[in-house]
Amino acid sequence: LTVDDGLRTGYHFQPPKHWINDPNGVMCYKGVYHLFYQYNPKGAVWGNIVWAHAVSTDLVDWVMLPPAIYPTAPFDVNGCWSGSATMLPDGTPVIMYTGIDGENRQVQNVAYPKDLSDPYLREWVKPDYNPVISPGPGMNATAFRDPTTAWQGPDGLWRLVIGTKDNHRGLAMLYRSRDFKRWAPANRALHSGDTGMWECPDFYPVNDTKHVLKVSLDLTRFEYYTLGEYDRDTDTYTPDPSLADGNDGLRYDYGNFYASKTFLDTSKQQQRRVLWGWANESDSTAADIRKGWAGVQAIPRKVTLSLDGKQLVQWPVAEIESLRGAHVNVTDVLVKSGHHFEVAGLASSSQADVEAAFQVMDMDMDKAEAFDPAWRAVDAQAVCVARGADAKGGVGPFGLWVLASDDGGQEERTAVFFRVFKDGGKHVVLMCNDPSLSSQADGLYKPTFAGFVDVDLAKTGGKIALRTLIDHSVVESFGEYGKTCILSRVYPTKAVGDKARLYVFNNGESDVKVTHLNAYEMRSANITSDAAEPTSR
Ligand code: DQQ
Repeated sequence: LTVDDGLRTGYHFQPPKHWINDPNGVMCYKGVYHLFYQYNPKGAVWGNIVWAHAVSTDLVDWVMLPPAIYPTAPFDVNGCWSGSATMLPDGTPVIMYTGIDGENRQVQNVAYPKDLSDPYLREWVKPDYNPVISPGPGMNATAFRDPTTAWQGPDGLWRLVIGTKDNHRGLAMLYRSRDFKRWAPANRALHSGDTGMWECPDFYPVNDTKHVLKVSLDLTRFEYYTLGEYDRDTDTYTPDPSLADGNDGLRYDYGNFYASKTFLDTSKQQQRRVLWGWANESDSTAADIRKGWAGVQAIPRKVTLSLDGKQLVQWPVAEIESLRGAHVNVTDVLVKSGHHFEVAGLASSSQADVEAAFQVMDMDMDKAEAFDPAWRAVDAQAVCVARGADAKGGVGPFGLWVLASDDGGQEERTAVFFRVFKDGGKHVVLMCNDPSLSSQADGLYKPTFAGFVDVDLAKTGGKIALRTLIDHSVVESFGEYGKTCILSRVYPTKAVGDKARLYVFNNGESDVKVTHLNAYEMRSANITSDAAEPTSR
C-alpha cells in the first residue's frame, strides 16, 4: 500500500503544492497577519529556497501571494533562508534573513517593504548595502544563520541573536546596531550549549521578569527552551538553574515540530505571543514527490507562562474554533478496564477538534504501576516505547484512538494517551502518541513521541485533560490544557475521509471516567490565491 493522496490537511496551513519548511518573519501589519515560510517553488523536496508569503485577517483563512523574498543578488544568489521581522518604532517592518551568497557563505540581509500603504506588503526591497552581517574571521560561514526579531536595549541600540556553532557547541551570538545597517558582534554569546548547531533561535519576554530562549537542534531535529532572567543592561541571560538546559530541556512539542518562531500580536485588545512551527512529513521522499507536496505548519499557538513559572503553556489560537461545525458530546461515561467505545455521530472524524477530560477515581490510583527507577535516566519517549498503547498498565494507558479504521480500529489507529505511574508518594503522568498501528502503508517513519505532564492528580481530583486536533495526516495534541504538546504525522490508508473513526480506549487495570468529551467536525480553512482581500468569516 502507498500513501493516500487524500491526506492533505483541511485547516493546517499548506500551500497548494511543493515543499515547505520553517515559518519566517511572522507579524501583523495594519491588521493583516503575514506568514512567510521556506518554500521550494520547483518541487516537493527541500531546495531552491525562497520566502513564500501568505496573508490572513484571522490566522485561519489565507491568501497566497507570490514569494516575497527570492534570490536576486550576489548576497542571496544561492538561497533565502530563515529569518525574522521586526517592527521599527515608526511602524515600518523590516525583515532580516539569511542569504546564501555566491561562495555558499551564510550572510544576513535586510529587506524593507516597497510600499507601506499596501497592507499585503507584496513587494520587498533589498538595499544594495547588504549583507549587513557577515561571518567574522574564524567563524564557520556555513553555520551562521536564522536571525531573530530584534529588540531595543536601554541604550537605544538594537539587538538580535544569530544561531551558529563552534565545533560541537551551539551558540546564540548577539549583535548590536544603532541603525539596523551596521551591526557589531557582542564580546560574548547570549548563551551556548553542548548540543551541536543552534538553528532558528528565538528570544522573548514572557512576563516582567522572565525570558525564553528557544533553539532548534540541527543534530537531533528537536527544539528545546530555557526560561531565565535577562539583564538588559549587561545583555546577560541566566537560565533558571532548576531547569534542564540542553538535550533534556523543556520542549514546546515532544513530536514533529521544528524551526519554530513566535511573534508578539499587538492587534488584539490584549496582546499575545503566538508560536508557529513546521511539521515535516514522516513518509518517504518518493511519496512526497508522488504527492507533490511536503510539510505543513502547526496550528498557531498562544504561548503563556504556567502559573508556577516553571514551563510554558500553549493553546491553539481561539480563532481556530470558528471552524468548528457539528459536534457530539459524551458526559460521564465509565470506560471499564480493557474496553473501548466509539465516539459516533460525526460525519467524519478525519478533520476534527476533540476536547476531553478523563478521571481516575481515588481508590483506583493505587493500581498505578511503579515507575521503574531505571527510567529516571531516560526520557519520556523511551518510557513510552517500552510501555506503548497496547502494553496493559495499572492506571492507563487511556485516551483516544484517532484516525482509526471502521473495524474498531483493528487495522489502523493512532493512540494518544496517558499513563500514570507511582513514584514514591507521587504520581508521574506520561503523555504519548503511538502511531505504530497508524497505517498499513510501507516506508513510513512511525516514531513514538512522549512527554511527562506536570499535573498533580491529587489536586485535580484525578482528572487530566486532552485536546487533539485531527487533520487527515496531522494529530496535534495538547495535554492538560497545553502543558505537554505532541504533533505527529500519520498516513492512514483505511481511516481516510469519512471512513475515519474516533474511539476512547482504556488499556489499564483501573476504570476511567470520561467526564466530558466534545468532538467537533472542523470545516476547511479557505486557502486561496492572490484575491483582492482575504476572506473574513
Ligand atoms: N531551515 C533553513 C535554515 C534553518 C533551517 C533553510 C531549519 O535557515 O537553519 O531552509 O529548518
